[in-house]
Amino acid sequence: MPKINRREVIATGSAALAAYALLHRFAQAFPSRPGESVVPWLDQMAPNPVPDIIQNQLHWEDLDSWITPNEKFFSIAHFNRPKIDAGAWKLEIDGIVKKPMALTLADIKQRPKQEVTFTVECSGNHGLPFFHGGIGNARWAGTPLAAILEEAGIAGGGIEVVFWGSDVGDVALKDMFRDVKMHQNFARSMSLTDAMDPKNLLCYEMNGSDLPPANGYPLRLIAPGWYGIANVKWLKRIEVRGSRFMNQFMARDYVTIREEENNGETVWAETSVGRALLKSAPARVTKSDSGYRITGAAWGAPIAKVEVKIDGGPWQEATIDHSEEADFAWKIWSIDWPDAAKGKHTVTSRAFDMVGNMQPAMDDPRIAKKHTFWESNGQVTRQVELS
Ligand SMILES: Nc1nc2c(c(=O)[nH]1)N[C@H]1C(S)=C(S)[C@@H](COP(=O)(O)O)O[C@H]1N2
Ligand SMILES: [Mo]
Repeated sequence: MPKINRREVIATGSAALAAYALLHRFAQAFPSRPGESVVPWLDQMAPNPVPDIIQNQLHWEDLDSWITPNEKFFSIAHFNRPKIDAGAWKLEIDGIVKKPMALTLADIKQRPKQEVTFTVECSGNHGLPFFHGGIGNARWAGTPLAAILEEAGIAGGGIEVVFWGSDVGDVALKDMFRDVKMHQNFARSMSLTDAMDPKNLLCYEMNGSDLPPANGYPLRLIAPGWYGIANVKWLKRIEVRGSRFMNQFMARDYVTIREEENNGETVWAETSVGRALLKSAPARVTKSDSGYRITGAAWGAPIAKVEVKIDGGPWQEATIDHSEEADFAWKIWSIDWPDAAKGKHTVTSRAFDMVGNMQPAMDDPRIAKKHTFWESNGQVTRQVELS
């Protein structure tokens, strides 16, 4: 915190005062306490067996700001991690459109700018023992996608919008009837209605800087409210099609298989991962002169409240930090733990949304009858030892 005395403030005027107020606001924007230290969790992630795909995971104990700095933001790349020369790059918009377009980065930056603070979570997060840190919160800026699609003009029959990345990989399909080896660009699609959501951005800025190479430079889709997979990076082409798009990342991976009940019958449902789900997790236990405190995050839906359970005790309501918040960003919560006893403990959190839904327990059928690791929004339990 810079020290500014009254005379300096008067001398330099209201701009400095505004800057000071802003700094002060950011400094207050996380429920941390002076001189506190972090007690590391006993349960730590397993070593990452896919270091090319998953990088820079969030260390929950390090969470001390609402915004995740770019250099601490996780990244996922299923194929290669392309290094793109923005000067030679163009975004193509084509398919079933009246006016195909090719836009340079300068063209895109000249269009109206819109920002959103959005917490991106990989739908695989917490689904695998080596993957608990696939989440981060950033302020994304770009231009609305809808206006560009409107300008291109959807021609008759267009129902699906495919977002093609510049990254390429090999995909093999082999069973009794098929033996196909494909070389294809990463892609995900959305229905035309979903794509036209005014919140979707063709994004070139992350926390005020150019997108980092790992996070999609020069341009990515930002689809607030959707799981990470929908937010296609390194965009190359946006294509409007007349039928549903069923590639690897729509219809084979990123498919949740779940046993559901319908009139007493079991229905095996296979659904494509889409919108984010209600979730929370304890982030860190801290110790200061005034005792222990648990801090965490909640996201995936408008959050009404968060409750915390220590060992087999009662659920207690946490305090949600309102100093920095946005519709699609995680909420930071905290709860003091005054009567903390020495020894090992478990800490579990559960979030509630505005319409009364609760984050499912691990034995809830939505989690227990799910046979794939995606969409693992069950309650997270961490272990800690106090000395
Ligand atoms: N082109 C492309 N876009 C992609 C991916 C990818 O492999 N290629 N991975 C997706 C997945 S699975 C996630 S979780 C998010 C992660 O965004 P980040 O890497 O910026 O954190 O990017 C998505 N966009
Ligand atoms: Mo993901």
